[in-house]
Amino acid sequence: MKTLKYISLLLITVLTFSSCSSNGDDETTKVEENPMEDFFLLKELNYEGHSVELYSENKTQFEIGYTPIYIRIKDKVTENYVENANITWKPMMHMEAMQHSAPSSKVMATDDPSIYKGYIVFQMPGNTTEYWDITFNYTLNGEAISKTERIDVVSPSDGFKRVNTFMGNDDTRYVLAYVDPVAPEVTLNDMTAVLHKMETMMEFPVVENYTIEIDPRMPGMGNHTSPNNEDLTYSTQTSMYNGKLSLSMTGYWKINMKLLNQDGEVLKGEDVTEDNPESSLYFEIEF
Ligand SMILES: [Cu+2]
Repeated sequence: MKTLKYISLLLITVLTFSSCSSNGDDETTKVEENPMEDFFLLKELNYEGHSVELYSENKTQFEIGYTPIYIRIKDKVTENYVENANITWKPMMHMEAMQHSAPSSKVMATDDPSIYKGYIVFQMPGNTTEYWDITFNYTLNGEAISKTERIDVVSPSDGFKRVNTFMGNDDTRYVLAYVDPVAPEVTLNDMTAVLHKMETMMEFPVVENYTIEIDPRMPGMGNHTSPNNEDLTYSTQTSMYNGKLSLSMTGYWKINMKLLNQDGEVLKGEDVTEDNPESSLYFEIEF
């Protein structure tokens, strides 16, 4: 019985193939450019009639810290990628004692209207008993859809600090995450960071018009610094903080920071001095 089924399946396959090749002369091979070719598929969520694809530009898994995510929704019936999907999302960490969300941006279409992009700042990794999920809301063929999917969030393999979650002197909890440079060089690098505050367990709005002072140091080389660094200031265009990070040589750097509010009051971080080699607020890089 089983063999018969198998043979008939094989026969169908052969027939399909031969019928394809018979009119092969009329068809030109369609080489479709895949705009996500150089990206990593982090996760593919399969549903009836459609799928949701989550991509990263340079990571193979979800890591703590600033995480840009590219999204495509495939209509399995038409084989098309969906435009105007009005995507919103909500990350959630399910901890043993409580649940909390994370800083996240809006999800916007990129230059390609079928490719959407946003970011999430995961503050902590999941473990065996605590995990993250993301709820996606979108519209497909006029229908409102909501799906929640569990994801694995891990610590980066290099163990470096690229996200700081801390209480400021104003009794507000902040999340400060490293964005750029992704590939640091021995030069004056454009540096970017994102700053959110934890208004509630679920709401993490962007903090505007603060200042992030930076003091990069090489602890392995007498804690020397570098010239011409520029503190990070807020950009209303990108809702991020931009400055200049001077790296005078390759190796391990600790980017010491101080967070100042609009009145110039220090909310977190200390000056690096002879007696104090590092700030309590910092990022780490090595290149
Ligand atoms: Cu948590």
